Amino acid sequence: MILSYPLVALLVLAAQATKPASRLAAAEPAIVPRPVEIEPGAGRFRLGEKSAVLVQSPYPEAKSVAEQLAAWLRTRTGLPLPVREKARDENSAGSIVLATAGGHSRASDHYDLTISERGVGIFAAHPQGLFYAFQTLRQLLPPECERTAAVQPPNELEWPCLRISDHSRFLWRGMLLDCGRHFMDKEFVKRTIDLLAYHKLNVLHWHLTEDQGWRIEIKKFPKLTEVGAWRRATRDSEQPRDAQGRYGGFYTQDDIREIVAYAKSRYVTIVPEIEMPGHCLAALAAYPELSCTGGPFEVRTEWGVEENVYCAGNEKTFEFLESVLAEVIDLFPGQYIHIGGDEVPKARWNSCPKCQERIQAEGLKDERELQSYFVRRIEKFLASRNRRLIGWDEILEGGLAPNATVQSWRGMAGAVAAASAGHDVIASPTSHCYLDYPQRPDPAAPGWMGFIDLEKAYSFDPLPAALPAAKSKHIQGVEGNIWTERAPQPRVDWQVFPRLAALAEVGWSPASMRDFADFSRRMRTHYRRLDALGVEYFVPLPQLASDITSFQDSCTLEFKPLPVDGRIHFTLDGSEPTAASPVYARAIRLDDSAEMRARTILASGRVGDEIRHRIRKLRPLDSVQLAVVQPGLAYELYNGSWRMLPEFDKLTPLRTGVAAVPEDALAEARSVAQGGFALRLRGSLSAPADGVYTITLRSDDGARVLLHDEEIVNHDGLHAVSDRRGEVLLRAGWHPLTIEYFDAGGASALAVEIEGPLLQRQPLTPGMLGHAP
Ligand code: TNX
Repeated sequence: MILSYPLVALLVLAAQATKPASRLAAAEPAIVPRPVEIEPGAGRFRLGEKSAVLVQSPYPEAKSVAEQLAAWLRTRTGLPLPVREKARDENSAGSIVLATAGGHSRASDHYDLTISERGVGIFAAHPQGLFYAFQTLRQLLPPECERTAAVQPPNELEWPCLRISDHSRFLWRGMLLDCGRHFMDKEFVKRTIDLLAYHKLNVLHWHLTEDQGWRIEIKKFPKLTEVGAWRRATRDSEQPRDAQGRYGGFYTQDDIREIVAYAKSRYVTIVPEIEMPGHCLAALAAYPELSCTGGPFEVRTEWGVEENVYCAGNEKTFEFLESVLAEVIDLFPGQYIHIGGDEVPKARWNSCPKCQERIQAEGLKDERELQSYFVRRIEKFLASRNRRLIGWDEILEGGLAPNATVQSWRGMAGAVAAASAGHDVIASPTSHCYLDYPQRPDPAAPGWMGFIDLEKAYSFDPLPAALPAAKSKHIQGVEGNIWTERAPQPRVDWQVFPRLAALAEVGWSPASMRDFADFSRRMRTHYRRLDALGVEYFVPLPQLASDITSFQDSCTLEFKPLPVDGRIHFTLDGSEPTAASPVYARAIRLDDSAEMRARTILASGRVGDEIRHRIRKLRPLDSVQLAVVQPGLAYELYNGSWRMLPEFDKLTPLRTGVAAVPEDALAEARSVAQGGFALRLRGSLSAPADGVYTITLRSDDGARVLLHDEEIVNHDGLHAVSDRRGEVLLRAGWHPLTIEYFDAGGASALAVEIEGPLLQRQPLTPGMLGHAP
């Protein structure tokens, strides 16, 4: 049945013509995520004493959204703003009207918002759309309105007249919150839900069980939380602790019901994750009989992958998990239950008689198929309760359960494979969606973590190019994951924001409207909203306008404009930049070598991380006389594990040799060393003529190049393959050369190129290198 909505229809119909969004870019309000269509109007609308929030909808939730909107506005304006059902033919001038029509064929998150001088009209197919219009209305007001304290004065707010028509690109727009590694309190989880909803995200993937903690009360198995929710505190930050020095916590079933209801009213579905068959040591500490060895175990205190997993040969395991899942299903009304399935070492199953018996009895090929058997069995159980299973991309190994949804994290290959086979997919590759990864190169981060800055996160497209168009419907959406090994609750904001705003736009806005420059423009305003909301986002770093690292006579250093309201404080004398250090205002002239140290300090007083940039005044380096020169460089190879380049002089080499070029030494090291290793190459470099030479160093983990003991290029602790350049002024002849390198496992790369007088850019050749025998 199509109902008639006089005011809304008037407002909406009047604005059918649409203009291309790009032409409006300059005037476009700073809404994040960017709406599909915005048409600016003339004039403004102001609420008054007589304004009401009128509802016209068969959905009871429409009234709840209206109440939320009215309550929000009341605290900001002090106006009465009663919420009422709109009478037929009622004159709604001066009010806000929320209306839905059941016959409307739009998506449930679609909304049409029209602001005219006569009032605000919101029209949607479903209350979810009304809720999103409410979020957009918030962002059309000054950012300071996001402060919860009443805005007084003025006690009147104004909106610009415009029309917005908006809906999501993907159905699933989520964030994983890992409460397994660190328990997070109930209020924090609710605040997270608010922040998701504010960004029009609609899934909280709640990671509730881990090796390091079991966080959900299960009535049938009380030891899960009596034992499994607490671990021996081993880090200073693990506070508070109980009398036995334990750290942790859990959610009671009442807590969970409260949080689920809270999420529901904000159109956020909670997808609980109960990890199996791995990442379950906390459960095994409580019930060791569910393991292959029988234990005993303690709740894991280290990070990383745990070998002890649920025994797949023991019927008790399945009885246990089905009982746990039955309680989980009762608590979480959403259709999906996440069962993890990632990182399951097979060592225990290999040597477990029960698991081997299961492999025999079920005619399985190996332990990978045993994992697949495990997941299929659980899927059947969930299906019998009308729930759908979702798991990490490892559940593809050994054959995928028939109706499973796959969450792809190890790149997008799993996404392509699963979608091609007709399975639904959630995209959250480590390359763009891992909110636990640093936002800048960070030597303190584990070597396998790349860094993901805002632009990188923003550049993500959940639809892989390799996927045939006909299969793209299987890509349900995108999720940002905040794993918390390095992010206890107080650090979560810093890791999550602003990148979550970028991922929200990835999930919501049409691909054709994505534009990082425009996003950055809107973010300048959005950062102020986040400030007002008390979100302690990662403070944007100062960025130099050029990557100049050396000069001959003098040079100038310039910073790009900050993307946020704040100041750059800097020093050039080696001291730490503080609020008392000079504020950057104009290009800085350098006449001598210096180290630029700088940081952003926000208008709010929040302090950003420091950046350092060394810049050298080139002085000609005299060549040295060598009595006897043999081709190649002498190298020493060391075994060990480092995060940064080691102090080579304090180490004993595993072996020494001569390499024609650095790449040869790396190849040799790779074939000999077990795990991490370090290399030092020493000898001389021949410069064919006087002049400035540019050395380019491509590396991973860490490396540097020195000439005459002076560091020319530093690529230490970057943990991602990239190039670094440095210049040096050389006289013709031989120059003592040192190349240092270390590898922390994973990718390894070491390539040195040179460019200068008489030399086109090229890799170091054997002819340029020599060493004393
Ligand atoms: C891998 S992503 C994991 C998590 C870790 C994360 C750290 C996934 C399915 N497993 O257990 O917390 O890396 O980045």
